[in-house]
Amino acid sequence: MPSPRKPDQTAPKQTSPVGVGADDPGASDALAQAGEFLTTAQGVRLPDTDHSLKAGNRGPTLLEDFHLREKITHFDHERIPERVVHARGAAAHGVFESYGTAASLTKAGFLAKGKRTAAFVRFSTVLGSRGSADTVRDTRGFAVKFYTDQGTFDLVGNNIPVFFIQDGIKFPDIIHAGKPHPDREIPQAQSAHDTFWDFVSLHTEATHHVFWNMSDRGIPRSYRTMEGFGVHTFRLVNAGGETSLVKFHWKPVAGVHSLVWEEAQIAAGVDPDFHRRDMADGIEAGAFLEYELGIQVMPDDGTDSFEGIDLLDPTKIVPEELAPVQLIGKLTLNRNPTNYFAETEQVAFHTGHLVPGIEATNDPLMQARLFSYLDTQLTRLGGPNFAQLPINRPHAEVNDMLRDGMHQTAIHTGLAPYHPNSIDGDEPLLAGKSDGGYVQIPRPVEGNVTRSAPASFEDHFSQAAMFYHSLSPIEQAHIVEAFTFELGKVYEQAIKERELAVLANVDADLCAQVAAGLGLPAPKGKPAKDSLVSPALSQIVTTPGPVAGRKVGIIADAGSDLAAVSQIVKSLAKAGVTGLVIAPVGGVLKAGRQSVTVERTLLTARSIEFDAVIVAADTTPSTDIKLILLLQEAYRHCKAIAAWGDATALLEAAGIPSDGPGVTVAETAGKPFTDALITALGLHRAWDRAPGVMASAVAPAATTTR
Ligand code: HDE
Repeated sequence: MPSPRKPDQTAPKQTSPVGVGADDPGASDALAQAGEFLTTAQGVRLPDTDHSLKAGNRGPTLLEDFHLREKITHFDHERIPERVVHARGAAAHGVFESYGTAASLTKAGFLAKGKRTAAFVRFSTVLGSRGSADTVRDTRGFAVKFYTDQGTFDLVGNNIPVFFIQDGIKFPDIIHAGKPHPDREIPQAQSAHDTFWDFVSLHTEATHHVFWNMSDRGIPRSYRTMEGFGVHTFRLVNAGGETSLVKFHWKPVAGVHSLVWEEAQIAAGVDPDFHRRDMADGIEAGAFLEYELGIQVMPDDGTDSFEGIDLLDPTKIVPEELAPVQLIGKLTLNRNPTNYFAETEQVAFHTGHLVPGIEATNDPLMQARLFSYLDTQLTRLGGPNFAQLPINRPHAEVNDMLRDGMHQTAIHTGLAPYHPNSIDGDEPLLAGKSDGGYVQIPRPVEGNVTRSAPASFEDHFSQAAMFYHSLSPIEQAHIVEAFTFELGKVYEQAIKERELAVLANVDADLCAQVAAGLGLPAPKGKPAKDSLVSPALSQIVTTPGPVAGRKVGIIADAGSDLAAVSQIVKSLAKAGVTGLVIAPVGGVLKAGRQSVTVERTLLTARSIEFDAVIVAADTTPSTDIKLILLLQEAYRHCKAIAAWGDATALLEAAGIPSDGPGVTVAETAGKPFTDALITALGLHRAWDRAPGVMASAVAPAATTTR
């Protein structure tokens, strides 16, 4: 039996408050652990937690072992129901700083100039279970909780600006279709299966969203490089009662970048935690995630439409060229959660968490969401008091008259939780507009009770066509490949044919290429003729963007030019890039007075982790298949590759030409070498390389550009 710990051998006490955003002035009181001894849940100190209480050394366990029963019973109930959708998620704390540029449009206090507000953000996939892989092809959730002085505002958005359905009543249908088949629960976290394509081919309003999913947006490189969208149109109200209609955008400071499909698939197996690890490691290394919040502003003229676009139809965007995104503040994610369950799992977002100055519109998808999010928490968090959980607790004063219920942790005072009352002095008081009360702006509502949609909701293809035509040829090729892959996984021939008929209504050439890949005839459709082009929709950059948060693998061994390796790691660090040394075996590489710590071995390294790969001079030539694979994958995925000195021979052994696009070679690893590498990193990929290296899903054919 272990001897009891002496009082002086104390573990460090947990002092960090739980559930408090970076800038929270009022620290939380929720310390989970106190005292230095292990205790029961009732605070009784325990001498042993490794042996159950038995009748004799080899005898049966006794029912009176209250510690055993409490420990096992609690363990048996550790899980709560995972989210019906968006079960797989990762989160971070941060701070939002307002530029004040929206102050004339909204009275929301957190959008006043210079105001800083604590925030908590949860990113997620939609379809997969809690343990599924991060890099699957899917929409990503981008849910932000602003703990404002006037109450909590949740902006529960996605990384795709449109949705599959125009009316919330269809949400169970699209989700049932996307989830694994009910008989065998296959496939996990994927849309490449019959029921998904059955639904979207029958339900053509999903087409625009499906195009975004099949594009590079469906496989983001990281949360750091992902855009976010509020999707619905919101109504802003200013202090004078004037209103405007807006769409919210999150613009990542690091640029918008994606994985390539093979990389996403490898990552799903090699590192299912790819995105959450990237975010947590980045924050820990001080490479914080940054996003600017922007709004597109449209007049609230009673038509709920702008330039012919129905603002209540969540399958439509407003192209940025028609309504530019005006930046109104910056969000910095700078602190990892202390405890996954307490924070990331228990956070409860709700589209109805609005603050004065921000209001809902009649978008029928938004309206259904206003019901759903409160409702789902009752099951997920076991009752109506989830707002008392530390992560959900508002940072504004709360004085509600909600009482009792499961898991009530507040000890309310007073006798009169009702209004009006004379016993508690008629408190709490009601807040009118001048006291900061949430008073909805009057808006006329009229019409017959009906189950129908406006005629403007009938256009299902023009914006899908606009999206496709706005992309570069390489992005279009990825879409062709994704459709061909996904439909290639469908068993029912009729479903494939029906989806081809949908594609024919978007773009004939695209449809022909996918049909060729499936070995089916291309049907004729009526593609939208003069669809607009919105260059803002393409994510290919031609000038180098920021590189902070990126990772570079440096292949070396004990014989390599270690002085230069150390220097490169330092130069990369200055640019916020992490250089990780990869060697045949672990440990420390030493040569003379130089020593370099090995961060990955050829066994633990895989190309997907790195945005670029360098080979150090004087590294021993090797035919190790793991080394060759690492280089070839990085090359095939159009990542920056570099080598100096005689290391070009290793590149050539892997079939990588020294003069290939995005390949940097030099005699020495001086500043021009690292500068060239950082420029290549800033371009994200050497897309010029793509035609030569990326196996195409279909026979090459001209991609459509307009
Ligand atoms: Fe959600 N959604 N949703 N959704 N949603 C949930 O709420 C729902 C929709 C989104 O990280 C659930 O707390 C309905 C659109 C995100 O915790 C649930 C409808 C958009 C998250 C729910 C929609 C979203 C959710 C599951 C149609 C993009 C994750 C657990 C009316 C703008 C939030 C939960 C987090 C989560 C219902 C449509 C985004 C079941 C009924 C459109 C980012 O309440």
